[in-house]
Amino acid sequence: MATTSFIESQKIGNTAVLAGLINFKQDEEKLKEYLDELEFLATTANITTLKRFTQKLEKPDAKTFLGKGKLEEIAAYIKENNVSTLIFDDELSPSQQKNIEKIAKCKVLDRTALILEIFAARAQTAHAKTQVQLAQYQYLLPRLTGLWTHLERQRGATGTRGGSGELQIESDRRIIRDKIAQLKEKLKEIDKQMATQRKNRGELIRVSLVGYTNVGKSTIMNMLSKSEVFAENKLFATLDTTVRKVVIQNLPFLLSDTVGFIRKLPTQLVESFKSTLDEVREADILIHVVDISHPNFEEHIQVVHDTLKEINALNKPMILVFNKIDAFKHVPKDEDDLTPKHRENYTLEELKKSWMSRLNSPVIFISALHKENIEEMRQILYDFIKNAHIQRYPHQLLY
Ligand SMILES: Nc1nc2c(ncn2[C@@H]2O[C@H](COP(=O)(O)OP(=O)(O)OP(=O)(O)O)[C@@H](O)[C@H]2O)c(=O)[nH]1
Ligand SMILES: [Mg+2]
Repeated sequence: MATTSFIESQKIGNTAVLAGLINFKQDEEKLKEYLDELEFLATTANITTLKRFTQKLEKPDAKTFLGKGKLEEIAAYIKENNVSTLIFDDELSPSQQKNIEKIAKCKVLDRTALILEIFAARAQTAHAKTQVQLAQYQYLLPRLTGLWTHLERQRGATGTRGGSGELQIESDRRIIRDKIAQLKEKLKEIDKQMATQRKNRGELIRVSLVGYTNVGKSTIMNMLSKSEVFAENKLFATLDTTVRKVVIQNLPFLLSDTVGFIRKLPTQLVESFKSTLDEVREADILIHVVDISHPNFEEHIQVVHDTLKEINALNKPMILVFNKIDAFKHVPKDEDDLTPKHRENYTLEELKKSWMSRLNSPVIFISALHKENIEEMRQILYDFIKNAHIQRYPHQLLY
């Protein structure tokens, strides 16, 4: 079996049902938000979601993740509606995936596989493609047995299993291990070239836009640098790092825009995107962009914080930019309503005050789309860069 067929066999059809668990870690409302995001991921992969199934379970079933009865209910729906894919919000173990496929009789994906699929479809440059391939093969390696059984069933083979099948898996594993080693070598080469490129850029302060996916990083990059980086209302529009020279009031600096983060970003991806994220790791200043119109923006801030920590990029001056204020909806609360206030019950002014007092760094509220408060953002950026410049290159005259 050629290695490409593994990747090809991962291709997904175009209708899906989603599944997730309700327990002490995530209540019904939280799960709804997570499944909203999963549906957005599916849409980004051109998959239409037909229905969601949820189950209350303290912890996932070791063998089948959901309970047997629930899975049979899902299987019946899948059969009746000719659904091609069943997508889980959580990561499934290789054996869970295999057991679920047996019952659901369709392709089963977990969140990780779906994200990998999107990255694979979106990768444009050789660099991004190599990184995604590495992550895909690493994801695939422990899952070969399950996949083989799946393919075998598709072929309609029955009596051919046995020694030859097991041998086949062993040789497939070897092929994949070799492929992983080759891709790592290739990435090392690319890393070296990129490090040299970075060194040759001269004495300029480096600023990186970071944030959850789809918050408006590329839109801000385009606005500040007057360039045309691909931006659209889909998750992971950007996979590579773009660096532009920008000048604010005679002060030149380098601005980079890179891949967005997401809840439970697969570890394989974080690892293999190490060199794409080097730009963030080596930046002097971070601009953390947040979509304040998103119901989950506070959790997004936490995810970005955790991911930055994971890649060793947290200890830097950071400017927090709350974007999309035009889309923020304030819902005033009745005076006699004594339930705790929700995010949407606060006005933008109140939210701004509360974040300013919580953090030690500047907080700016903007709309990149409607160009609101952009001058304020440029001024704060200018002050930060000037400070960093004086500290880093004290011998250089700025004016
Ligand atoms: N309403 C509103 N939409 C915005 C604003 N800024 C950006 N957008 C939209 O948000 C969507 C995502 O913007 P991008 O700039 O691609 O976001 P990103 O953070 O680069 O996303 P990824 O590269 O996918 O991680 C696009 O449809 C933008 O037009 C804003 O201030 N208000
Ligand atoms: Mg982008």
